[in-house]
Amino acid sequence: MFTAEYYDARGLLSIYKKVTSGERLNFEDGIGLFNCPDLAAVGALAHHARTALHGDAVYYVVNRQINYTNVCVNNCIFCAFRRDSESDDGAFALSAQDILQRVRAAHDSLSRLDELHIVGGCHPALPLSWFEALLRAVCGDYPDLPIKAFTPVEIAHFAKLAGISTHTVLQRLKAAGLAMMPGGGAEIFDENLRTRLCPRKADAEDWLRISGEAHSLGIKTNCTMLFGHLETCAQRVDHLCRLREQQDKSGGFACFIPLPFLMENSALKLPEAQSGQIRGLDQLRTVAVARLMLDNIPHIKAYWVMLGEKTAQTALWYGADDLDGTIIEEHIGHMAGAHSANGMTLRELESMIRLSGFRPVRRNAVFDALESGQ
Ligand code: V47
Repeated sequence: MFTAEYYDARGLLSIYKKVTSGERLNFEDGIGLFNCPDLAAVGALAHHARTALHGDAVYYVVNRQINYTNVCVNNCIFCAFRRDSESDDGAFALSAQDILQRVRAAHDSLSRLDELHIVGGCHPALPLSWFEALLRAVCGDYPDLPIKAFTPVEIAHFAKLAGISTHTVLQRLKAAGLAMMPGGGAEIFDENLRTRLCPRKADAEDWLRISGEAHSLGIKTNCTMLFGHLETCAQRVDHLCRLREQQDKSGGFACFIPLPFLMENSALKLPEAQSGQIRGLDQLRTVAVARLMLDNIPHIKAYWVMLGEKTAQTALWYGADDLDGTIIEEHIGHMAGAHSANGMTLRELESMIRLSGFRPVRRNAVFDALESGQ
């Protein structure tokens, strides 16, 4: 960390004092951090905060992602993954058998999985009973494998199709074996922008309410923010403040994942000067501001799939403490032009962490630390 004089010279003295004394930052502080040209100064504050929480640990998970379908009734303009119907080019909808086969293959090749991450589009016809049967089948075969599945957006969709409350959907999925929920679909909460980006999707209030309902049932969840598209810094800070407020109420967010918008095959087109590799510094800054603003959310993930391996490693020095996992198969980022690998071995993840100067700690879906890497 730099000296108080250094921060004073950059207009960050009061933020420096708050960070070093553990005081909460406010909305204006978040804006100040985005506006400060000295990224290293902002990063050092975030590194101080992450070190206080996690020391030199960086978490990773031996996991398998499965997207059950990309058919989706929502029509989000940033999404390159979705298709209108099963007959469209590139559309897919896996059967329960397909999914079980993929889990079995991953379990056998990795010797043990610590997270199964299942998400998909909002399919117009798959009923809640199909998802309950799927969870029961996986749990029947692998009772110790924690299943992280279904974003608040999918939960809202299942409830609408079944004509029941989201709370009941969550209760039924929990009874069928749901252990944890991923944080997708939060996008950006600002109502005006959200209406432009994803008009049909569950709105900000619903997304937060459903996360809170999950927490009240003892289901931990993650949270995300899609950034680097049409949003302003004020809308990013507002998004972080709303997550922090929800966490004050319900307490079940385990991890925040900042997701940089990837533009390939997306209907949303940005000028070249606002997109691609040149956004790396903004990505690091967003990770750092998230660590500093989200004082009540334990983990910040540098999701290597969307950030790319190099930026993800660097982000570990800008407030992030988690890299996600082995993944094996990923569609959402790669259909939007992600250049990262499709999966990573446990050894590759561990050496990525070690070469960045940190200590790898293996975890499961709910962030229980398992044995540390050698
Ligand atoms: O909800 C969609 C985003 C999310 C694009 O909770 C895009 O542990 C960038 O949420 N460019 C899905 N992003 C991924 C996600 C996630 C991933 C890994 C771990 C966890 C977790 C959650 O990806 C979507 C949306 O916000 N997304 N399109 C795009 N073109």
